[in-house]
Amino acid sequence: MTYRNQHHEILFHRHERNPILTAAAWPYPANTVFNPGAVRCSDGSTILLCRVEDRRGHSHLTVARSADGITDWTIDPAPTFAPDPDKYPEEHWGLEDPRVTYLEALGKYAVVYTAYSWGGPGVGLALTEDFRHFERIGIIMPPEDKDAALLPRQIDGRWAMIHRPATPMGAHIWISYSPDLKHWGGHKLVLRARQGGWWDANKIGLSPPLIETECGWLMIYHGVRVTPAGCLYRIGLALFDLEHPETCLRRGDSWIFGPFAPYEREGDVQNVVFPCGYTIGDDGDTVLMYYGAADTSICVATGSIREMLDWLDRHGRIDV
Ligand code: BMA
Repeated sequence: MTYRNQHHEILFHRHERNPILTAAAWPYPANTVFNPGAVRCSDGSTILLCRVEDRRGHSHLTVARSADGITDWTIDPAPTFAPDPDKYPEEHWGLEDPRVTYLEALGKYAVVYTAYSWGGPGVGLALTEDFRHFERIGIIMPPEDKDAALLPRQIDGRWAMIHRPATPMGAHIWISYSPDLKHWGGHKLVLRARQGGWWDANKIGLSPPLIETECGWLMIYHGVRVTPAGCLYRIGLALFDLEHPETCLRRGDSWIFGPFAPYEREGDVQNVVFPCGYTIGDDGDTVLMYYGAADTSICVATGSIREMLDWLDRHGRIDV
């Protein structure tokens, strides 16, 4: 496409093999696969916890493993973490959009997902050590709330979670704290959706879990622009204080990544890029950002933490 001005910095580079996973690769019937959480294992291999939508329209989560994080995926032969609405009615219409954080203090991964209940989407939490067995903590934020992820360590002795409740005033990003991962409080609004013509007006949400850097917690978030032709899901950056993560230090004005490639523009839901996970390379800087494209396939783009921080330094401003 040559008609589009490209005089902006490119912070994320699409992999030439995109999409790296589609429903065609699935070992059992699936409509679409998208919005995966991601983990880098100690042996350097990658686990993606993929959202799989079946032909009822309900989603579950399935593990795909790869040595290089790009090719040769081994996909679990059946749903890995499936809704169980008889026991857990809050999972009535499925499990969606997992974000995974390793909690070193517990030696466990926290999987925070959208539980689609009869009352709307809420935030669910499960713990796992091996991505085979999952211990459900249950719903930790009632509907309507989603786009949630835990911070990897406690802040002042409390676990912290970023999430996105929706209210008649819009859908903004909040932080909440917990002594035990079960009881949550200390709720604070941390990032507001802008208004009017902004790319991130009225509705924003956390994308993958925060990235801990020496300058602060780096947030990759999505903004939703409503147009007569449908929504545009794009990605922007913000930075939060390391010890006071409710304090936003900088926020970029422009989006940094948006639907452009044909596989992001066409699909079940057109014009969507929706990252839920990343892995960080051995250099401690290279980010492989895994995202759902058009609610249809799984893609990856490469970026650099240093470049994102540098961009925020130059283009970000203190959020008001
Ligand atoms: C959001 C979430 C995502 C989805 C996106 C675009 O609200 O539900 O799962 O990818 O919409 O449809």
